[in-house]
Amino acid sequence: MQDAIRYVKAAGGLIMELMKKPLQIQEKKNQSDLVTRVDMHSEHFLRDQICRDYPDHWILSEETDGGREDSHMMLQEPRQGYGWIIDPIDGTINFIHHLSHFAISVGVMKDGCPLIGIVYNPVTDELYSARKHGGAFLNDDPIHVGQEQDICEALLATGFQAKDWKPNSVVVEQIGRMTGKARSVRILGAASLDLCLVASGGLTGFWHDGLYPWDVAAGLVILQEAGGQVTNAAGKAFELSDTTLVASNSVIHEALISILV
Ligand code: 2AM
Ligand code: CA
Ligand code: CA
Ligand code: CA
Repeated sequence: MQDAIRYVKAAGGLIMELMKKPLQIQEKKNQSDLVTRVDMHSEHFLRDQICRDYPDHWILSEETDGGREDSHMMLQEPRQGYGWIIDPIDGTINFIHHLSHFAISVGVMKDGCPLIGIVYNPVTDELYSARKHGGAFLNDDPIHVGQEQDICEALLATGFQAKDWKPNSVVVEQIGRMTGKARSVRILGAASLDLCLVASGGLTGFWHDGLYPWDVAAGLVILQEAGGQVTNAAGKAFELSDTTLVASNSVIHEALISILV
């Protein structure tokens, strides 16, 4: 846990330095699917640290493994032993626009189950962390999900996949269905931080389609340790190979799913 925190904080320092120079933005699949030289540097830095200190652990990371068509299926056969799941910058579009809402997300897995989660926003110096059965923290303070009892009191978030960026997408319809039922819906642009915000009570719930393991591996542990619930659209415990994720403070979970599906 302490090593993971050290690597993530150092990567955050690197990002803050590299941000001062041109970002060298490149398109991946389309104009909303972007990567910068800073994403690449952050990823290489994290991979190098882990390879040096833990040479027998496996690593899955967005900019190295994300090109594969089957990348969201990669964890369908759980990998044994210890492994690291890395998003070197979650919220790249925010990062490119100097909108201070992005994070480094690092999850540690053991025999197919998430064990440790670290999500760090280097601009605000907010570090969310959790270890299975050890509670969840924002910097040194314990965090807990919000107390909202009814969907009408819920502040929710969701997000677009890059490939989903078109007017009649499913998520636009879902937001429409939430109108008048939930208090409001936000699109903040960094899934790892959305999960941490549900964990610390700033959001009551979050749903998203088409996420990848590196978007959520760390946030899952943090949210579960903070008393939240994370499932797929059928209400079954979320697996990293699932395409739809529904997260909440637990209390509103059923109501949230019933409006979404
Ligand atoms: P990213 O910034 O690391 O790409 C936005 O709703 C969330 O979805 C972010 O966490 C973003 O992660 C992720 N996301 C959006 N489009 C994506 C894509 N094409 N591939 C991978 N992740 C994506
Ligand atoms: Ca990306
Ligand atoms: Ca991401
Ligand atoms: Ca990313």
